[in-house]
Amino acid sequence: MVWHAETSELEPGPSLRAAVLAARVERHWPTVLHGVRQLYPGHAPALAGALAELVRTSVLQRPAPLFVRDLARDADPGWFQRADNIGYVCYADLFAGTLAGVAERLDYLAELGVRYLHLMPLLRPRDGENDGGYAVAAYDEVNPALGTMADLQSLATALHGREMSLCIDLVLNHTAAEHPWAVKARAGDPAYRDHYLFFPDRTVPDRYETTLLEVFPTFAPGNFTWLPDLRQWVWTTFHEFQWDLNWASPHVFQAMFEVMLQLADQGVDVLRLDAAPFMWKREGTICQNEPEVHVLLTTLRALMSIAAPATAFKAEAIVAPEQLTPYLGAGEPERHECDLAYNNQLMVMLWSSLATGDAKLMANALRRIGPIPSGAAWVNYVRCHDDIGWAIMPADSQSVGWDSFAHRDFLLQFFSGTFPQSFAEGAIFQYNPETGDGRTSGTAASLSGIERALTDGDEVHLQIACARLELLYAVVYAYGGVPLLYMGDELGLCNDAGYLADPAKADDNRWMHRPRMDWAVAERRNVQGTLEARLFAMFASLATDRASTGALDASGQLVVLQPSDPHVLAFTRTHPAHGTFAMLANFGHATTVVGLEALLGASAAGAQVRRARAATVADGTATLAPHGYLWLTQP
Ligand code: OTU
Repeated sequence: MVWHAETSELEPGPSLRAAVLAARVERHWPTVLHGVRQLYPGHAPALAGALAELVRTSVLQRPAPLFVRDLARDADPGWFQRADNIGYVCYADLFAGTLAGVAERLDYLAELGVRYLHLMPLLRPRDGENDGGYAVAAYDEVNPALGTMADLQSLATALHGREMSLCIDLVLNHTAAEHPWAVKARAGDPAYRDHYLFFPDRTVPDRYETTLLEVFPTFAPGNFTWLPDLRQWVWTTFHEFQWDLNWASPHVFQAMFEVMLQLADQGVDVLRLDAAPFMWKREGTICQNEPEVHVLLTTLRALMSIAAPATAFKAEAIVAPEQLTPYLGAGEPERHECDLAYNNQLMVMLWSSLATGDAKLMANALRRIGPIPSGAAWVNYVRCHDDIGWAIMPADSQSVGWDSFAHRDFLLQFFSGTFPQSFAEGAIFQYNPETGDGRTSGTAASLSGIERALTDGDEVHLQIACARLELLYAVVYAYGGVPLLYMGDELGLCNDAGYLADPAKADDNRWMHRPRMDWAVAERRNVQGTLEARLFAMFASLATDRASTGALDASGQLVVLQPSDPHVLAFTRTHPAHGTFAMLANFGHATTVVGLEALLGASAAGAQVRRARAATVADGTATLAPHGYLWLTQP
């Protein structure tokens, strides 16, 4: 390695690269071989040979700064777990027009303490309706409306220069019907036919349909689409223009790994693996979370750990907790699978508790989530670009004596604003009259009452609504994992009905909570007394407080406590080097008093208030007003 001391640039030479390759192969290749043999028994030698060549060239040719980044992260695999790793999620176009525009807004993100930027789908989608970019027509091109691959690379470099990392979506489960693989398969090219799942008649699809669920029952009923030109059915879990890939084909595996390598070489730090649970199909099941999905992900992870270890995997698996933790490698034996995964349960429970004022259901549900490997972490969030699916597990609702269907229905009515006394302004997404199930759309501000208060010009209610939003985010910024701030929440952006004017979006009300950033509104963060200034300052201080609280490193241990008052959520985070942290959050509508020793044990005596809203500690007792919370630290 040559070191240019004056620029501090490092130039890894070929012998260093070869030595690093050898060390990583020794460590990870057995996992690759095991996976390939299990998944593709008839093709293992050929596929393993091709993959070996890919990782070898990749290590030898990886851009020097990224090769150095790989070494640094190999030495510090917990880089994404640090307390100061705070995420921000946005659409490049809605936030800043283009990728180059995003690069110009990094100061804004820095004000919010952001260290991790997730840009929503940005690879070239099909024309017209494209499910918010989740129907990809080219994995090797950036959406021309946003820029080019070169722009993506410069953005990654700019982010790295500010110690920020870049996360982008990789849609693994399906491509657009217009993707070249699909076009060739449709034209009968034998090399591509096995990339997708075709059926000559309804016999097999009908057998699968007896156990499959429907993700989009209103705008894309069923899981198969008839292709009149081919006289065949094709598997389409989501929209009819999103064709499921056939991961049972070794060619799909290899092609998608090549896509991963190419994105990693642009400087992408985290790949959000969209719809991961659906990657393997098996008759008689719901075709989600099949064991092969975990073998696929573990094998891809091992390959990336050789070729581009600086790149982390984030699982997008919105499934029940028992099915979810294996994506983070939990189980016997523990595996290195995905590094990060969405904590959907926490998100659902936060909204449920806000509506009911009860925290017991949330505590029971969170306590039931099994442990995850210490090297992995949740990403915690209040809102994302998708709807909220009311995943209330029967075991959890029974634990508090509630009926799970009735509670889900209550949440649906409450957040659509139809339930009497509701403060929320949301909408129902994908109501299925056959099952009675529905999901909820709406921005965090609209769902927590800010929109209603603004419409009514009700300052008192506005204060309460802001306190609700703060409570949810204060939990997310303190809970075990990496917190994500969804664009616009820092300014209280409300639902945006603009999507209705666009025929490619109008039937999908998830667009109501994907507003465009209004930079004139954002400017008001600097005008004292405005809603924007109040919220923005709150988010900035949450970030500062979190970043300086070492015990919030995601590798620490999380314990959800059982306070005597069921309206209070309480948990501790213990880190061997940074001490203990505790949070108490009052979801109830009355002031409550909690004895700290009974809750936290003898160590409560030395507890310091790190952050508080509408809460105080005196003589070993915490007093929390409605929506009040405390962050406590103990050395
Ligand atoms: C994801 O969501 C994306 O987040 C959505 O925006 C896309 O529409 C979809 O994939 C298709 O690409 O069902 O309702 O367990 O829940 O993949 C959203 C994972 C979804 C699924 C999830 C999916």
